[in-house]
Amino acid sequence: RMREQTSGQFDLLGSNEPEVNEDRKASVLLVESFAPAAQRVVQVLAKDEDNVEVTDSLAKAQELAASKRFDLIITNIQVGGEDGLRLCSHLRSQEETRQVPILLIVEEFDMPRLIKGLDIGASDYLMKPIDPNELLARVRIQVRRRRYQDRLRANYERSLSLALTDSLTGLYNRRYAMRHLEGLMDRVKDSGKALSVLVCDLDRFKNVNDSYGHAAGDEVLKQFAQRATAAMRNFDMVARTGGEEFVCLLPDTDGQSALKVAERLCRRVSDTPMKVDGAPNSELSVTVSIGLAATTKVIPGEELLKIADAALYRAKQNGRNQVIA
Ligand code: GH3
Ligand code: MG
Ligand code: MG
Ligand code: MG
Repeated sequence: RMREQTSGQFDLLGSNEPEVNEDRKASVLLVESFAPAAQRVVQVLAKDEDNVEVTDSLAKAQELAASKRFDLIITNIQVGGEDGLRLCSHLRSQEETRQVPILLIVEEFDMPRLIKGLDIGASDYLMKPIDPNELLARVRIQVRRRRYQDRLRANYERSLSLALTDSLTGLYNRRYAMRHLEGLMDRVKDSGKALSVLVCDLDRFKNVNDSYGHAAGDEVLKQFAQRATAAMRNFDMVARTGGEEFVCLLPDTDGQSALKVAERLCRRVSDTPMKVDGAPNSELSVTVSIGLAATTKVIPGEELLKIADAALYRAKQNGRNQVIA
């Protein structure tokens, strides 16, 4: 579920996190071509105040199911002249609708097709004539199960994002960066193209905290994360690997090109002060030192980072606010 783009946040994070609200009314799609039958189902479900949308065509049902997220789809096994089971198999074949519960409405003589329907993924069924209490009960069961699964998935995705990302900046963390780096080494082996890494460390960052407080320091870290991400291509990765230390991984990039990227980042940080509450005029001049290492040979990721770290050390020694390769 992670996007190709690795420099920013992946889609499990932050505002895109799935909200699971147990209390909201269920939204139900009813696929039924016989209007009086549809009306009866709508009336029964009104008791639970479910939102029910009705359609009498399979094509329309597929379209609606793809564009909206229903808690449940109820379909007659026969929709006009069309086979309701085709809708079932379609819904199960599409990523967006694979998980949606399907309740089949069948007549007694439909038994063989009902079995086939359950086989291709219908969740439950109702026999005509429909008993209102049974309808309500089966709808409630499916909706509850659906929400339970949503909650499990949301929890899983949240713990995944916590394990791999830094909550202050939204960037990937060291653990994820190291894993990604090993993957990029495989790419070096396969393609023979260079891989470059940058280790970035904010200059005199302790002073920021000491002079303006920890919140100001946090703000600087967030803004640096944004500038670094913006300075990279979307297949580069920026990770926060320590307190005020960041690593950028640049696949298919030789040392010379990486140097340009690093110098651009260094300049973009020093040229424009950051907006930080608590600093004089709410502006803070920040600089960064960057160590660069590149390789066309497969070496352990840790080793490549060590080389970049040594270059960073020299950049600090040499007066900071600069890149050393
Ligand atoms: P240098 O130029 O040599 O890198 O100096 P420096 O002050 O940046 O380096 P030093 O390693 O001495 O200090 C890093 C400081 O970063 C110390 C610590 O308080 C601060 N820091 C680490 N993590 C965080 C954080 O998450 N938020 C804030 N606000 N500060 C942090
Ligand atoms: Mg440091
Ligand atoms: Mg330091
Ligand atoms: Mg520092």
